[in-house]
Amino acid sequence: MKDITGLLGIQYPIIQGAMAWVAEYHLASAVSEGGGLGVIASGAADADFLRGQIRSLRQVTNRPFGVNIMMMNPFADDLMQVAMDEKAPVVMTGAGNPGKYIERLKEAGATVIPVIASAALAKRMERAGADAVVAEGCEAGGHIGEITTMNLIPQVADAVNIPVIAAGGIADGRGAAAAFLLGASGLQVGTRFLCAKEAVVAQAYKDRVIAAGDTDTVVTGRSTGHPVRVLRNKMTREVLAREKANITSEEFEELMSGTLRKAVVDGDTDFGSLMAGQSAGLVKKEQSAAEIITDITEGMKAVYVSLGGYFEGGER
Ligand code: TUI
Repeated sequence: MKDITGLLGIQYPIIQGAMAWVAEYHLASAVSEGGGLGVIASGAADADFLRGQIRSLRQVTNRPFGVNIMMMNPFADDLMQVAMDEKAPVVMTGAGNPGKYIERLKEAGATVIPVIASAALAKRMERAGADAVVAEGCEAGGHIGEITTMNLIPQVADAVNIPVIAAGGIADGRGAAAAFLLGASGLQVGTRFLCAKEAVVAQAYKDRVIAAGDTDTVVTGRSTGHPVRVLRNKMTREVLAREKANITSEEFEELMSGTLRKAVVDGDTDFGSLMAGQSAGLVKKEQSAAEIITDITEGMKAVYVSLGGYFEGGER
């Protein structure tokens, strides 16, 4: 197993998923203070937003943190420049190929960790100089690839020599232990941190995640090539019906525009995009980020102890 805590200067191998609108400096600083890696999401935001978030985070913690830049963001160039100017210790990316930025980010001193959803892109990222990859299975919330975490992690781990961080469907110690058994050196958790006390998210959205069961997520946007996993609601019923009726990409974009803000800021659980992973069914209550980290690490330890019993013929 490769050492992710040493690479990132953190206590526990737990990285907070970058959730647009949700993962602001309040949540990111709480995760970093709890011994994991907090990550500021920039989503569709601009350079001024990211600069402000980095500076605010630094007022409340001296711990390492990451910023995530979504490659579909039209301001991606400017956001990369802000990450370098502000000397963000870790730069992560999602929803695309950040290859052209990696050399410059490395020169600026950043640890670079692209989020990928295939072994092929993981290999390209390693060749381009990435320090690690997050391999995100399609159980995750938000924009997803095609492969499940169970299958993606071992195949990415076989394909590259850099550390692999598992994501998608991990919300407790059992999932965390499984990630390591599949060949990961760390894990990224999104959905459970959405329900952290420090996450500034409309209570109605958190309550829907906490109430969700195993089959309560659906994937919108498959017809347009941009699949996004969200909790089922009135909006998804309408969108999925219109996708079946061959809606155009433009009509789809118009229908979805502003819906994530509606969920996170306005708490509109009927017509907002309640992005969440399949692990929503495992999230039972609102807890502090530090409590979530302790629960995951203690749960992992319990799995390890029970496996030890199995191999050593002890009690199980
Ligand atoms: O990026 C994510 N999750 C996200 S981004 C996001 S913001 C958004 N909002 C509305 C609609 C669409 C996006 C919400 N959730 N996760 C990381 C991730 N990256 N998952 C999958 C990928 C991915 C997919 C294809 C990465 C690269 C890729 O292909 C790149 C290429 O060019 O080969």
